[in-house]
Amino acid sequence: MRGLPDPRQQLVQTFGNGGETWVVSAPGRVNLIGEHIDYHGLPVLPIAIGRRIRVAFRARTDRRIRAVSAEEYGLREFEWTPRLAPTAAGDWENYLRAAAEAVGRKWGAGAGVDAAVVSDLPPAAGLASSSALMVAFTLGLLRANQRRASFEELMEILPEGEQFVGTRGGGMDHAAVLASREGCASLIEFEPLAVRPIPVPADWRFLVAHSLQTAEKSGAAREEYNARRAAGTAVLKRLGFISYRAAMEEASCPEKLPPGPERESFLHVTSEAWRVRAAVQAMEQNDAGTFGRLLLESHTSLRDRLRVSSPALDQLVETAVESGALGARLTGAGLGGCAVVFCQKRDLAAVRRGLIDRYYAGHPDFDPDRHLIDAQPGPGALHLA
Ligand code: NG1
Repeated sequence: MRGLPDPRQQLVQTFGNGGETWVVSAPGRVNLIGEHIDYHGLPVLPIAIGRRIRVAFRARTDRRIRAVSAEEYGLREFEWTPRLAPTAAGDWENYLRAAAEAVGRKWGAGAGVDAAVVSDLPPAAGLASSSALMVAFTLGLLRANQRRASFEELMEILPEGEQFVGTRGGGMDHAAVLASREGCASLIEFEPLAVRPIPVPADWRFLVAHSLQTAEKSGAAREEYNARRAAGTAVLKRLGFISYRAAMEEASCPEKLPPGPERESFLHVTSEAWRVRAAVQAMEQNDAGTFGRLLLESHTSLRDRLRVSSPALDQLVETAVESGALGARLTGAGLGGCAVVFCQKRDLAAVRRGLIDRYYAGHPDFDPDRHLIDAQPGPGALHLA
């Protein structure tokens, strides 16, 4: 991982010298298994990674929020009023507004900030860069207003708050970005909310491999994501269950359902939840073979049942396995973005090489620093210095 620059320098360069400055860091995350089920209240198993967003903050005496990021994003500013509306779709200011609106709804709008953002987390890649930005900005606004919030309070406002940009995720990203522990995967449960650290065996390695096709969350992929969520909820209702947990406790088989997308959606969600349970067990027992198999089964289900893969992601998964990986699957919402690749430490170099030679060859845009990332389990924002 290349070193991240100090955001304090950019803060001073952009806004001049000023009062007390502090830095908040929030890592990206990669979901190991449990895809498209967090929004149905079912447990998922992500890790926070070493790549992160760092934001330097300074409190202001008025309600202005000013923030600067890398050149392509630029400077944004707005007034922190009690009811904020989104700005142009796809603009990064929406994540700043989402954080301010989330904090404002619970505690009231407060003092504004000057902020500078630096990041080595590639955007739109299934690594939750948007959630990391929102988490970092929320923590910064709270600190500027001398407010302490518990993990539970943050989880009350953050997933809901991201709906501001059009996606109502299930809370996996915010929980992983906030509460992960170094060296552990996070088994995140939602009913009730809990994060259980599961130690990752020392010789297990994960790579995040970009398909080189981005899934812009603020664009068409958003509709697809929201449609998957709606279909999953509709089928549950049709079967008369109050939750997927209830459906699973009855070990229900959807015989009543006619073949079609609703049935497939139900089968994806319930089978993926079983795979998460089995994957936790495999991790606890250091059973790499079973863990890898479960990742591959998850990918097949996402491809065939939920239809959120892409030919590029399928090829990436196939190439990873041919190169010596024990398992691989699309990670995040899909329809582009990344795959997570799992292998033993001794095979890591060969898997990397294989992906570069067989998948990335002939792609002049390929940049190993952005597109083929070593993802070892790191701490979340609440546990980072
Ligand atoms: P990505 O695509 O990594 O942002 C999204 C959701 C998650 C989860 C996954 C699919 C947001 C912020 N995140 O992740 O909550 O539902 O898709 O498993 O919407």
